[in-house]
Amino acid sequence: MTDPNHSTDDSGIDYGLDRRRVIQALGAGVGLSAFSGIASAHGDEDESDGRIPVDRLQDGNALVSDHEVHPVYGFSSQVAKVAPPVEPDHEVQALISQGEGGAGFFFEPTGLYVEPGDTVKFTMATPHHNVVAYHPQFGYQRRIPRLVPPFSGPLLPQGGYWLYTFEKPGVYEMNCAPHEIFGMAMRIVVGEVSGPAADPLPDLCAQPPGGGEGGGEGGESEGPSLRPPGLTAYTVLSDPAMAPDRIVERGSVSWEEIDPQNRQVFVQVEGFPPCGPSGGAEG
Ligand SMILES: [Cu+2]
Repeated sequence: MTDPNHSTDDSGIDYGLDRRRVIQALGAGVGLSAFSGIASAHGDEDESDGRIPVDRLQDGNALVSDHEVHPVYGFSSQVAKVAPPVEPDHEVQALISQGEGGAGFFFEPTGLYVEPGDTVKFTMATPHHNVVAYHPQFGYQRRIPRLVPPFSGPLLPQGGYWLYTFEKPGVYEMNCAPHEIFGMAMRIVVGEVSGPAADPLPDLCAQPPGGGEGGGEGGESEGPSLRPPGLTAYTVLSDPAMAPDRIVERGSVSWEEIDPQNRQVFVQVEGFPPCGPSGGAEG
């Protein structure tokens, strides 16, 4: 049996840059533990556009993660009025919609082309979202370029935002952890269609359902127990509208371009709340 805790050999990660940045940050007296930058709005707003420069945050109620876009943790702000440490090149909205089939959770655009070195701003237009890379150390099959570390952002409140700078060329797939299985996943092509996510997702119908055993065609070190994007995230990322070449061609792909069949929510909650005669849990 494969132990999932030991199946994700990723020794190729380049942590050198991270260490340097950690040292820089510590030297500047900025703790890397999340949300160390407690800042004040106290009328200390930027003279030009009403935004507070991140380097002027000192105390108060505006929470940010750091004063730079970190290569693993990005940059988080819990409020929109904090000016980002670098001007983003692109914006993606984290959205919730109410449709016929219940709530829809999605990134808009869902497919995006950027140049290497571009910074993307993920705006939390609705509450309770984050951004997580499909990386083996998170238990996923790798769907980002090799040597890119397992990057992610924290859960953010409505009005917050998260920045990430995409340095290495290739195809990146990411999800919002709370809403992945409802389809909240996206694909960003950085410069060129290359890397593990340039290939289609595995054909789930060609493998025994729920089995991981024997399915590791994509390389031993990634581990056959690692899972592909879950449920609606799988069908969204497999939709023809989201093909990496098409994203390059169009520049961006809207959630609306994805076949409604592939945006449907597969999760059906039954038996909750457990109020019936046979429904109560023991205890
Ligand atoms: Cu979400």
